[in-house]
Amino acid sequence: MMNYQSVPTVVCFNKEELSDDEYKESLRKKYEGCGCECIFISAKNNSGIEKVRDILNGKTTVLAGPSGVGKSTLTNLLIPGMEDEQEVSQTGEVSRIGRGRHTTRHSEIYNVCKDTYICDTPGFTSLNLPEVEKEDLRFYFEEFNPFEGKCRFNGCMHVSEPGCAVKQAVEDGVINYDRYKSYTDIFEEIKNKKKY
Ligand SMILES: Nc1nc2c(ncn2[C@@H]2O[C@H](COP(=O)(O)OP(=O)(O)OP(=O)(O)O)[C@@H](O)[C@H]2O)c(=O)[nH]1
Ligand SMILES: [Mg+2]
Ligand SMILES: [Zn+2]
Repeated sequence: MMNYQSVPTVVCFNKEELSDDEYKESLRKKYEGCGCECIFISAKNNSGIEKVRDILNGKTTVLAGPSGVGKSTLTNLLIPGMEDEQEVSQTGEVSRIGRGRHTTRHSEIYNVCKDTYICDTPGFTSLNLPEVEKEDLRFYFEEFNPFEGKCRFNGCMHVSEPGCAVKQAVEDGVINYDRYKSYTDIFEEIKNKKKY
């Protein structure tokens, strides 16, 4: 979605110390065709933070993601001189209803270093795509691009049409199945929303 709007995007998986190599590999495989770099970090163990600094350097970056993934924890780590002081950005456990005590409630921008800014934002619990038409959704999945125009039908939406090159690529293991499943799930969601 971000790439589609020409916003350079990095997918950052935090809390890597809680994951095994196998799971990390499956995530890497899932997102390798999506057109974004994927990195694995742990704000808790301070691993991968230098990589994050390299990526942020000289840019203004927005941290976006579900509630509780550690956006504010990472922000606090990146702000100079704050290691031993009171936290800049509030962090905390997320309660069962998904809105924890220290959950971030407003977006705030922080200076990391010269010309480098980071914006911590409130986490989301679901993704709302009001402006995306189901006919356009396929263009948001970069890994489908090489197969666009190769299906039997013009304007194939890669869902139930016969002779679909994207579905063939999924069967051949060229397109990640989970990503394709996300596509069809979101496609159905948009379709049903439009109906009512
Ligand atoms: N195990 C582990 N826990 C972490 C890590 N980073 C953050 N946490 C914990 O995850 C919880 C949520 O962290 P936050 O930084 O508040 O998460 P957030 O993404 O800012 O959440 P919202 O503000 O609700 O969007 C806190 O208890 C953190 O201590 C990590 O690398 N590993
Ligand atoms: Mg937060
Ligand atoms: Zn198709």
